[in-house]
Amino acid sequence: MRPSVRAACVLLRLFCARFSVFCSVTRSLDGKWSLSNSDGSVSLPAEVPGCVHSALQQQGYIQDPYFRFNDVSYRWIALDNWTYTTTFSVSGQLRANHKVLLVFDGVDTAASVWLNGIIVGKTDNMFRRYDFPVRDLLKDGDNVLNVSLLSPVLYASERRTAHSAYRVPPECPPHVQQGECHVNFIRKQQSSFSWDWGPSFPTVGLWKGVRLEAFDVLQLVRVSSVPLHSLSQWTVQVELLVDAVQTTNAQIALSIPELDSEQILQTQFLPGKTKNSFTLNINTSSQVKLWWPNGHGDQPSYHLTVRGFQGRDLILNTESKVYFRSVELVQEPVVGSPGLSFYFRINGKPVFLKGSNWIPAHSFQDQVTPAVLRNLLQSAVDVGMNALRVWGGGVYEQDLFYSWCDEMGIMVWQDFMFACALYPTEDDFMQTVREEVVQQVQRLKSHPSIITWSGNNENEAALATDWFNIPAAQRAAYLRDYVTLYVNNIRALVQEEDQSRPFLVSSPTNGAESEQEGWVAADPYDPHYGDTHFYSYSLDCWDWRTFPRTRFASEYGFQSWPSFSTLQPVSTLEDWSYNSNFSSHRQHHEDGNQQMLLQAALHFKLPNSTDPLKRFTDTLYITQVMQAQCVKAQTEFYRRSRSEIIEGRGRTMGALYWQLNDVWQAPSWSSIEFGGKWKMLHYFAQNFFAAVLPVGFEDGGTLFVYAVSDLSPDLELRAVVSAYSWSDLDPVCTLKSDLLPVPGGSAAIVFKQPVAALLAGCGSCTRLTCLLTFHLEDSGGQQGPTNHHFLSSPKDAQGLQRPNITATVQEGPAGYSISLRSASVAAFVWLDVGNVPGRFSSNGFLMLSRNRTVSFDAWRETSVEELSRWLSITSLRDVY
Ligand code: BMA
Repeated sequence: MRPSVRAACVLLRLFCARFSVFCSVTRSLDGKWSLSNSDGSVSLPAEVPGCVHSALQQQGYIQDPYFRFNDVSYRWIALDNWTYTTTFSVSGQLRANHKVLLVFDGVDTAASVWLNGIIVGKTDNMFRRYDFPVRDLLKDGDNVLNVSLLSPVLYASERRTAHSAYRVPPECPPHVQQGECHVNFIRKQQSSFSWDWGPSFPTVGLWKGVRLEAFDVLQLVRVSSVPLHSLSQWTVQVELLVDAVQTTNAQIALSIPELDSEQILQTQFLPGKTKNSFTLNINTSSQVKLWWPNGHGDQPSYHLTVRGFQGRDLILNTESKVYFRSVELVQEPVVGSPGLSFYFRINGKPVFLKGSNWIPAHSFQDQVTPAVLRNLLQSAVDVGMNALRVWGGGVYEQDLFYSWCDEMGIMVWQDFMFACALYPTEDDFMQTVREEVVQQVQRLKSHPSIITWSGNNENEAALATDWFNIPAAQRAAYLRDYVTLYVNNIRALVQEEDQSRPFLVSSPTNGAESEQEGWVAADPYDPHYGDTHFYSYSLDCWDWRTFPRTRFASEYGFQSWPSFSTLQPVSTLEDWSYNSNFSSHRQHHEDGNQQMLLQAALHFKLPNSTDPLKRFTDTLYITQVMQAQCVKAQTEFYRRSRSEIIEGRGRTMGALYWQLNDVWQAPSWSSIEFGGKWKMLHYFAQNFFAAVLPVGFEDGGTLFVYAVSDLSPDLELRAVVSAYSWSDLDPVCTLKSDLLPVPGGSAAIVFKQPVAALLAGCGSCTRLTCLLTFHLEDSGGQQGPTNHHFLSSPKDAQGLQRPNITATVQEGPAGYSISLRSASVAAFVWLDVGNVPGRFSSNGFLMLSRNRTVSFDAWRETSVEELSRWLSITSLRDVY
């Protein structure tokens, strides 16, 4: 900091303390409020930020809402109206300011706000910040603030009734979801009325902070900084959203000292809330250190300071983190393929997106703690993910989420919050959406992690493939509404606010081709264009031919059940069977429980223990095995398709499986259970997202091994393929290919041999008695993980015996480790320590050695005794 600026800061502090001129005063109103329902029969203290469900639970009025069938038992909560009340006093100093605003960072959802008996405003959108001028309503002594919230369910229904001209489907969720209707009429987390992985808990509350902000001259509402790159020159677009009491002339000093860049500009802040834009040229552009996605480099940041002076007085002083990175979405003709490419170029480098889809981490957002967020994001990067899609049926996540994505190198595909529905476009709806979009883009655009905006989830597909049986004569009207909302409004606003990243109207979409076709393509799932979502539960997931050879897979997945230790706290003995009412109740996807078993039965023997509890836990296990293996197969297919065009299709540049996390303890597509425990799928992701990966598969009886590399340097790799008998821990034979070139960022064939020939040269192996393992190596040794290929379904394998794995838990300087000893080959070896939170270094593995040591990273204090007591080991042969 320059001495003159330091002196000015000291002066400002002294000045503020004595005269309160040019200084804004903030008074938080967070903390304990009181809460009551419409007829006053329930009244209790309630924490703000928070929601009614959380308050009722914290005060002991209700049990854990996630326990058993409580989502249905507690339906009444969201059918009632609720009022939050607080009483506060304010200093004379605060009231003496010219402007005093009552600020709500988030109100969920339809509310009227009363101060000292006078209404100060209304809210209708949980995704907006609201502020109301209240200076003249404040008084000496006690001030009473009430926020009266309408039942979101009744409010949504009223909005539906008011919209009588034509229907805006889907009206209600499928019966199996036990949800509420018409959520598309209100600006609220769409999945809070139920989803195919989540319960119906339509929340009510003040879900973000509340405060008073008082100032005399002006106040900075928000600062944003967006770097732009053009002709090798960086500039930083700095925007100040300022609320000024009167016209104020100021001198603005922008500076990034580390880059020797400073600029002084004259400006005038006009009365009211205005956006003021400035450009800082980076003189030393060639020295700028770039932000890279995880696996491609570091995430360095710079400090931008912004100061405003009126004469010699410092009237504004703020800072912002700046990360430099450029992003392009490349949609251009592809040689040998009809259609257009679809991939992201970060800092000029094509990057394959590896990751998953993010849903809300809890039904009650006030219970999403920093620890919960951190654990999930850390779990994502630790398995090699570089991207997450914040899905459009949830919430725009909290600031911390994006700051951590910035720091961890997680690219974010950010949807706007519209999903799986049509939406109204009448004036008041559009107006609140417009404000939501502007606020969210301004809040989020400084984050380098966000690499694209996307208007909605699956609404282009919903229209194109007619999910809602729209009569042909009315189709044009619905298309018009679609274009009005996502193109003429959301897209236009985003492009005005942010020129630094692409905007996609929907996901999935054909991108530029959808635009050509009037924004709703005939087939938004066309693999020649844009991104695709693909689900099939009945086709054999081990057969890669069933997967679309898409440009970009932004959703695909399979369900599984969470582990017993996750279910146990929300269930009782009578629930612990696959056919219990509880098991059906938690399954929100039609036929989901049946689909999992049918898919599993294609390749595995289903659990058949006569002990009901063992049979239940074994079934949970087998669904996880199935899911892990299915998503592995599909992800490996997408990764190996990055360089190829086959029959006009390919060049896949993204694999984001559905879904990363869970909102409650139930079967879903997630790889991480509610509470943070990794499913087998998440452990598998450690391998299938590895930077260098061998992928093996058969085509017409020939075994191919591809080397997939996300690394920049060109490599020379060979495949080492070994055959093992199911009945023996020593390899039967091993084959090596020649070293072959694998260019940086590519997938190349490094091994090819007919399986029959391979087996003929390998002792007494047959498809039923042997399996294959393979890895890559260069002249220095193994590169990437060891992978395997089953030559037949494990249910048909001959020679697989019960491995009788024994284990010893030890504690050493590096933490806990578990030494395993197996008598024979064991598949899908699963270690579980019940409800001791933590994670293993690997899990769900194929054990082809007598001994193996796995470490356990405990997330709370534990002991060798506790771990030994809870440790259970299950492998494929143990469940039948
Ligand atoms: C996609 C998602 C979600 C859904 C998932 C699984 O369509 O966008 O709406 O949860 O499939 O069905």
